[in-house]
Amino acid sequence: MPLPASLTDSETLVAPDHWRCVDFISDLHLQAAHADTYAAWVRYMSASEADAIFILGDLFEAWVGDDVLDAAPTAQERVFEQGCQVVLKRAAQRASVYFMRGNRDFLLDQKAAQACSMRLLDDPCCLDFDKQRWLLSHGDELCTADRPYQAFRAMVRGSQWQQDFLARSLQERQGVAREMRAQSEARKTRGEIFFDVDSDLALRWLSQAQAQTLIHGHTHQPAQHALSQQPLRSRWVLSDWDASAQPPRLEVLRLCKDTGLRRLALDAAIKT
Ligand SMILES: [Mn+2]
Repeated sequence: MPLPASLTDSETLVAPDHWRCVDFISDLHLQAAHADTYAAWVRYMSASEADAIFILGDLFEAWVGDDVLDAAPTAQERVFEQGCQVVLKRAAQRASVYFMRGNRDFLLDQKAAQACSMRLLDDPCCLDFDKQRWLLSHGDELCTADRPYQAFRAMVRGSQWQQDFLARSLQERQGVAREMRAQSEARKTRGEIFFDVDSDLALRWLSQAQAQTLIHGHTHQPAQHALSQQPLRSRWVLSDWDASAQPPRLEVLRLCKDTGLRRLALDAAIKT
C-alpha cells in the first residue's frame, strides 16, 4: 500500500511559541437528535483551556454539503447547524480551531470551514510542537483490512463522485446519508468483524513523516499502543463522545509542554 501523497509532501503545522497546551478530540458524531452530547461539546468548546483545538474528524454524524449551513430543511436542523457554527466561531476567538475531515464529514469543505472559523487540515498532517513532531490523522485510511470500506472510501473521495453527489438536492443527499448510516448500523448489529489500524502501515507513516507519535480517532478504541522501541514510536487513539453512555464518554486528549499527553474527562479539561 503506497503512502498517501499528502504525507510525502507533508503538510506540517509549526506551533507558535506561545502555545502551552493543545487539545485533540474526534468522533463526536454530533447530530440534532443527540442533545446531551451536543450540550457537553458546547461546554467544552466554550471553556477549554487549550491554546488550540484539533478536531480530528467525525465532528458531525453526517455532513452532506456546506449548503446545510444556510438551507437545512427542518427548523430543528437549522437550529443545530447554526448553533454549531456559533459555538465554533466563538471558540475561535480564544483558541485556534483546526478541523480534519472524518469518514462521516468528509464533505465539509472550505466554505463551511471559513463560516465556522476553522482551519482545514490534510489527512494526515504533522504538528511540530514542544520540540517533537506529531502525526495527526482521522485513522480510517489506516484500517486497510477493511477492503470494502477502502473501496468505498476511494470512490467517495474522488472529485467526480463528489461533484455528482453535491449536484443532487439537499433532501436527496440526506436520504443517501441516512441509508448509508442504516447500512453501517446493520453491519454493527450483525457483529461483523471490527477493523483496527494496521500497525505496520502506521509505523511506515511515522517513519516517513519523521514523527514519534501518531494521534488518531475513528476506531472508537481509546488506547495507547507502543509500535516500536528503537526508535520510540507509538500511537494514541482518541475516544468517541457519547453523553448518554454509562459512564458518559466525554474525553479530551491534551498535549502540554510541561506534562506531555494526558487523557482528561470533560470537567477536568475546562475552566470552571
Ligand atoms: Mn470515523
